[in-house]
Amino acid sequence: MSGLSLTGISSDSENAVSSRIVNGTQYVETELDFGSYTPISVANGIPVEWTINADDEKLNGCNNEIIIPEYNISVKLKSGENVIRFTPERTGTFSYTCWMGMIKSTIVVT
Ligand SMILES: [Cu+2]
Repeated sequence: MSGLSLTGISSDSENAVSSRIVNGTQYVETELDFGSYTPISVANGIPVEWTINADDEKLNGCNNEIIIPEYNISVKLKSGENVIRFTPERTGTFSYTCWMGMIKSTIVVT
C-alpha cells in the first residue's frame, strides 16, 4: 500500500487567522471554542496584540488557560475579551496549548 497521498490533511498555517498591522502594532482576534484553539499567523519583529474572545458558555476547565512556551506566557482566560501581548523575535511555527497540553494549536511567525 505504498503511494498513499497525504492530500486532504490541512495544515494549521492554512487555517490561521492573520494579523492586521496598524501603526506599528499587529492585531489578531480569535474566538474561543470548546475543544480547539485557532491558529494565528503574525509577522516577525512587530508587537502583537492578540484578543481572544471567550464566550462564557465556551470556557471550561480545559481550555481556560493558555500556555505559549516560546514567549513564556500563560494566560488564565476570563469571560469576554482577553488580550495577550508579545513580540515575535524569530520566524517559525510555535505551538501553544491549554494548561493540560490537550488542546494544541500554533502561532506561525513569518
Ligand atoms: Cu486542556
